[in-house]
Amino acid sequence: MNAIARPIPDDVLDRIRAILGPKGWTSDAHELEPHLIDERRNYRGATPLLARPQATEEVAAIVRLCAEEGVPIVPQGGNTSMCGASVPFAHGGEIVLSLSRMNRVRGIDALNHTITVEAGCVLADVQAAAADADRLFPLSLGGEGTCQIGGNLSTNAGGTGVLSYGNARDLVLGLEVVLPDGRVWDGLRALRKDNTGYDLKHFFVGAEGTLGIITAAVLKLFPRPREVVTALAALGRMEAAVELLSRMRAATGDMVTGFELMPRNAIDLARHHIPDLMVPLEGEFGHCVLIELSSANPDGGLGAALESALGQAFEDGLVTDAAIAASEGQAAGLWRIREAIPESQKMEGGGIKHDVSVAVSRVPEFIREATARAEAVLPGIRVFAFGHVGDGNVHFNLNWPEGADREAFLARWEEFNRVVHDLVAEMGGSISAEHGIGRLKREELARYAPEVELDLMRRVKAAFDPAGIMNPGKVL
Ligand code: FAD
Ligand code: 2HG
Ligand code: ZN
Repeated sequence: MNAIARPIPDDVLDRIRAILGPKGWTSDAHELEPHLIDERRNYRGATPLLARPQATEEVAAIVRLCAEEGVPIVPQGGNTSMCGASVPFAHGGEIVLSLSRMNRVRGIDALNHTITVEAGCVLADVQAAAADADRLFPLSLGGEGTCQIGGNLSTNAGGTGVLSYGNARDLVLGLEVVLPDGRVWDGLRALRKDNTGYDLKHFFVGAEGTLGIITAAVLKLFPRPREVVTALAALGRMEAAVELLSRMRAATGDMVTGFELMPRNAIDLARHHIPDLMVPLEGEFGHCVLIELSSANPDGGLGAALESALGQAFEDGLVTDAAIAASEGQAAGLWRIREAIPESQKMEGGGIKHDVSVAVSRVPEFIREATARAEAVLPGIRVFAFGHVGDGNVHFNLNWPEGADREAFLARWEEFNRVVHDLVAEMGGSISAEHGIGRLKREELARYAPEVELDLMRRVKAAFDPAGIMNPGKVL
């Protein structure tokens, strides 16, 4: 079903250029470069043309032409994909379509708690626009200064606020999409209730650009938190994390907006690469958690609830030390530790990553068992297992043993996929909790998804994109 990889005829490229005008495209090798290599440097592709449309009608005109001529298109947002979904293949027979110039906020309805934005809006800019209207857009993740809302929706991004606000899917009310035949679907509804048949927008959320190009979205906003309390707590043992989370939820009336697990070895690696990183915990610990509580009530009593719950946890041996941020600056410092963990792993050279989820209650069991199995296969392997424990989502990242050869280790990726993903399957979990499938996990999806699911996915793809021109070779 994928379009056949073949060179794009010059006259077709010229017609695309004519639609876009001189500022709307580039074929310059230097300008193309950042659009051809993925965030993790696993995939390098090629393209004769990067399209930069500035309006939905331009996107539609290009897609119509590409549909007629059978030219495949790779939609691209901030190109922060963790699974190679956003870059073209090396054959050079695809155009890349960047949404970057479509970055207008079309409107905010503060009383409806909605914002309507174009797909190329950078996530941090959407957050800022919401804050200017005294509202919160709660999607938050490490790449927020670069990734775009169209990319966030197309990957159904998660991040650190999911346990309270949900994934990107939960934050969208309406979409405008250019379909693979060039028609525009105007589904930009700002409604919280709408049961008029199938809910089409959810096909495009998490589709990784394989079903159409999102050009605009209506997003949900929330009251801005007036009280935010942030703390770092060292755990007596890793198992304490889920018990502590449960207690925090109960003690605060479910006001936990962040709960991130960080192992000692990942913090040590972060300190190694970022020496000025401050970690305000004393004594030895194997794991710590970053806790964030938020309330729209300025005097929600969260500080007192946190102190009391931590005090009890300390007495019960769940927690051995804790630091509560006394200012916004200190809170940012605690989040900096969390951000430094993936950052430092990239600085170290990048290993074999797994982005998995299991039931929240089984996260410690998963980490212990997966670690034991990985160590049995390769003694000395460095396991960095961290992440959104409040969502049951573990980033189970593996690095080569100290002194061993990185390339030789990376050649064993497939072998470690079996170790980790077989366990995930045994535990009824997911092999891709938040980063998506893209190219990296396409064969993994085919291996682990039930045949009925794969069949339905293929039929959906065929129904939306019969010519197979939308980001072919990704996901399926
Ligand atoms: P891209 O990488 O450009 O594209 C991603 C996919 O969406 C591709 O398949 C692309 O074809 C498609 N696409 C992009 N725009 C559109 C559009 N308008 N219409 C149709 N398809 C489109 N992810 C998480 O979920 N949680 C995290 O905590 C998290 N943390 C991260 C931290 C860092 C430091 C980095 C670099 C990345 C992180 N990510 C995380 C991964 C990534 O940021 C997200 O997947 C993000 O949502 C991708 O957005 P993007 O604009 O960069 O999309
Ligand atoms: C995070 O939670 C991101 O920080 C990146 O999803 C995870 O680098 C990773 O493995
Ligand atoms: Zn994550």
